[in-house]
Amino acid sequence: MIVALAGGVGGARLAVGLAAALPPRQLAIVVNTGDDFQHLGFTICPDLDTVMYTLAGVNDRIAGWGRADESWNFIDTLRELGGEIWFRLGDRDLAVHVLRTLALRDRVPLSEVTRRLALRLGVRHAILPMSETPVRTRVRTDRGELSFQDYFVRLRCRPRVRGFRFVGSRNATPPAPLRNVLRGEAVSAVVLCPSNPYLSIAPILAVPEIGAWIRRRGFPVVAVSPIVGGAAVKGPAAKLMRELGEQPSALGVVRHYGNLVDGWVIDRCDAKLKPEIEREGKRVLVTDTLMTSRSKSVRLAEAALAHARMLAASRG
Ligand code: FO1
Repeated sequence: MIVALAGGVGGARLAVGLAAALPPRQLAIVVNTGDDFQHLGFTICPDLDTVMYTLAGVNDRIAGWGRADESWNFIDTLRELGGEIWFRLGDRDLAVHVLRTLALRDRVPLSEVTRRLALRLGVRHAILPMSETPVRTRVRTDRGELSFQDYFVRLRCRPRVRGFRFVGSRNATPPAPLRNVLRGEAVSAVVLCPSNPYLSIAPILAVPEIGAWIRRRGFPVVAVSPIVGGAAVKGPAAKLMRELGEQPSALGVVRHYGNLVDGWVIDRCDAKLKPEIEREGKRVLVTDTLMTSRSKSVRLAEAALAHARMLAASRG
């Protein structure tokens, strides 16, 4: 079984490739819920929705979040009536927030709500929230501590970041299907998707049972660099690395993760960094990591899985 850790857009795109390469019983996609928040009375789970919509093929490919073929009557009317419109909810997207909020109010676990919604959208692979209980990313900035969506959407990642807190992570509980995976022996590798190391992957690793499991692992961890040519493919990862004193490069990401990761997949444009990354004791695969189409996502997923198999074989 392969366990993939995923956050926003980059995670969702590689999840599509992994889901094409592996049958449902051989893949668990663990998704960040640190971005989740209460808004207009709804519980909103952006990364769960981005992964779900992208696996279902109904995601807005331009924005990277929300649904394709969207209409905006709700948010336009909300604006007319004086409601908060900084976080844009499309009419189709709204149905997910309504159903999730109702189900959570009826004490349905988040993982079960996600399973039911994904099934309705035709997604057969398991999309597992990292925790059934709330974990909220708080961003410490030069303008004080901000909630994630305040920082990310309302302030467009402009404040300078000093650090993060993942409130609720200490007693976060992975969903039962994920706990079974963590306690089983069937995992052959973990894949860190090219998601933001601080905002998407770190919250998942902050869930104690997940962090401890990956550190004592008996299987290889392969990561696809979210930084290509010194920049993030999408989002604030490179800006955050600069603000936190890390080098915004594929090598900087390798050093950020340290001994958590055994093998790296970096983009062709970073091929010159391969020897330096190997000097960090990592096995490096250089390939095209820009997932600009479904077939490129599949090729990248297959390359990452092959890299993991090579690492598993060389562990003896
Ligand atoms: N991101 C924005 O930059 N602006 C928005 O108005 C916005 C709305 C939105 C609605 C639903 C949803 O699932 C995601 C949405 N996002 C929006 C993206 C969201 O902030 C990010 O996807 C994650 O939180 C970070 O990956």
